Amino acid sequence: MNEKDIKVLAAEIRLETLKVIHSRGFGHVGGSLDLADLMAVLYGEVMKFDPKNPRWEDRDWLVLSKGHAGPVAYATFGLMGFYPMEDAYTLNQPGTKFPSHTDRKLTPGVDLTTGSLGQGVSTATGAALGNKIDGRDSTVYCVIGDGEADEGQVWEGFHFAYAHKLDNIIYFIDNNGYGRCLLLGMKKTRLSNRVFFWMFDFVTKERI
Ligand SMILES: Cc1ncc(C[n+]2csc(CCOP(=O)(O)OP(=O)(O)O)c2C)c(N)n1
Repeated sequence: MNEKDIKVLAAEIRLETLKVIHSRGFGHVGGSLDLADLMAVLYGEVMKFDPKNPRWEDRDWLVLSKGHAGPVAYATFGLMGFYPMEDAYTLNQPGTKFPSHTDRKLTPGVDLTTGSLGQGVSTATGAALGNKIDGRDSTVYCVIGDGEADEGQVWEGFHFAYAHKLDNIIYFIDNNGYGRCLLLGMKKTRLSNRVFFWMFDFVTKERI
């Protein structure tokens, strides 16, 4: 996709994210919308995946460790053809396959279950190690909230990745400044840029 197509895709993701949340009437609007550009770049250009075979072994993985951003994933996967978009307009209804927090057992395209902040970093890092051991040509993209980055488990995950020299996982910190532990989150995020520069891409809206 060229840059214009990616911008159009990002706009479609924003619109569908709002429609998904509107179907329930409430949800994490800001924490979902702010990932639209990243999702458009990843799914429009960077990642390899097969909507007809969501568990394709050599796919790239997406782990929204800030699992409350489920609606933006559902909008993206619907637009990519994993399921009819309308299916996702059942967000959080009884019997839905689209809970507000991402669940790998329910939704095609969701690679790992998340929602308890911090845990997605550990499971994503474990998945990257597993893919490496299995010799798969696959990258794990893990999205972390800046507030979430205050969870100790996040830093344990980074140390684990470093210890195992994992070069098949990329962590994004969504530095929107709206985490409930803003101060600590911002400080640690800046620190991470220096300490973990070998594995980080520091994402801001401007840079996307
Ligand atoms: C372990 C844990 N504690 C608390 C929550 C409740 N919670 C959901 S979203 C959120 C704020 C997260 O902030 P941030 O990671 O910056 O995400 P964003 O602002 O980008 O949505 C909290 C505290 C949770 N999901 N998990």
